[in-house]
Amino acid sequence: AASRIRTALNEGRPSFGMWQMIPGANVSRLLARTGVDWVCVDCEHGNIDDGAMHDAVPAIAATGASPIVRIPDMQGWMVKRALDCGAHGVIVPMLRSAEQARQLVKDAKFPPLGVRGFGSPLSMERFSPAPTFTEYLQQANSTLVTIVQIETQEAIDSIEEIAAVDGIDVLFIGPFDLGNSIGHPILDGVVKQELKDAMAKILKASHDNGKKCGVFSVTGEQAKAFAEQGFDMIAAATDYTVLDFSLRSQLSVAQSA
Ligand code: 3PY
Repeated sequence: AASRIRTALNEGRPSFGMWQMIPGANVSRLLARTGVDWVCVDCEHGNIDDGAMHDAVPAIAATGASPIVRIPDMQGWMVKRALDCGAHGVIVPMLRSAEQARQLVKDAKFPPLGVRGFGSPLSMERFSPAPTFTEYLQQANSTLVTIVQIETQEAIDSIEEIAAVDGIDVLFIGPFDLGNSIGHPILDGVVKQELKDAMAKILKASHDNGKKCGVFSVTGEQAKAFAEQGFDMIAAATDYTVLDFSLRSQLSVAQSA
């Protein structure tokens, strides 16, 4: 099952994505048709429930971009539902240990590598070209992308062990939660040196262990800087922030009459 995110990771070029927090297939389409490699359907902090996830994933996949689902919590049944609806990858927030990373790999992979059950006759249709049922079963373990979010002090403390877990593809930094967790929150947009150092440590541990490293950002400028630092999978914008910023700036131009 070929996917744009897997191809980008294999080619070793930075891949950029959009972040969907507002439900609706048309929101998905607007984000995905920009030409990004992937769109993250955010069921953790976004206003996206199980039904909205099932609308978003096919809408994104139909544009050729890869739908990636951030599940709300590290729960096996959530991993299963995201992959059953055809997500090309799954992001687990707030990872705390290598043990949790190993459990995620089990939940995300079919036997013999894991314990994923097979339920949906539609998951393979979210790929282009669509694999057959048999091909999907044979290819899913190696093509679907498994991503853990590194955003707690506990995860930093065992970063080498987490980065070494077989089957994890990407360690993805949540800078806001990471800053909060290590006692150096991002306030008024200022990223303190301690947080920069923590992020550099995660980037290095990922690459030293043959893993990719991702990071969340909300502007193209930040995303570009992260790409230049060597990050592999980078959020470039979210629907919330872009709408908020654009609406306010349009109004302020109008009011300057
Ligand atoms: C973070 O920056 O903490 C995130 O996870 C973005 O949602």
